[in-house]
Parts: sequence; C-alpha cells; structure tokens
Amino acid sequence: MHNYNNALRGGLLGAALLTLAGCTGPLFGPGGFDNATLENGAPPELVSRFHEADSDGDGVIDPTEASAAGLQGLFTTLDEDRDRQISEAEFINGMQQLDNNQ
Ligand SMILES: [Ca+2]
Ligand SMILES: [Ca+2]
Repeated sequence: MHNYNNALRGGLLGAALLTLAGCTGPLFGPGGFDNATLENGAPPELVSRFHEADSDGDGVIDPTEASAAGLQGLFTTLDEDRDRQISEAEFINGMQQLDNNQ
C-alpha cells in the first residue's frame, strides 16, 4: 500500500507547511489582521493616509491608487507579500519601519 504511505507523508508535509505559514501569515495576510485592532494601535495619521490613498475604499491600495497618492516609489517596499496590493497592515507596518530608519 505505497499509495497510502505517500498520501500520509503528503498530508504531514502539508500540515508542516501550514504551521510555518501560520507563523508569518497573520502579519501580512488580508483578514489575518483585524483592522479595528490594527487601527487602535496605529498612528492616526498613518491610518488616515491609508484611507486617503485607498480612494475606492476596498481596503487595499492598488498600483493606480498608489500613483495617485504619490506612493508609487514606495509601492514595492510596502507590498511585502508581492500581491501588487498594499493592505492596511502592510502600509502601516511599512511606513513605521521607514520612519524608524530615517
Ligand atoms: Ca483600493
Ligand atoms: Ca500586499
């Protein structure tokens, strides 16, 4: 019953990968971060800058919105998971890191 063993190994590997992903996912994944909690701990000026840049209000800054807000130069820096959208968590964490580095 080789097939059974292979399936078992695949399942264990998948579980291990899920566990690894779970360690970093909540920081970056959409929905992994509760926005209300995030905004409570975030500097209000960054929260309002995010909402100004997110002109269609879908909760992420896309490349078009980033250009309109003058953020195109920061886009790849802020887009940590490279999904071509800047989530609120990415924006706030990224901008805070940029401020700390100045
Ligand atoms: Ca948007
Ligand atoms: Ca992203």
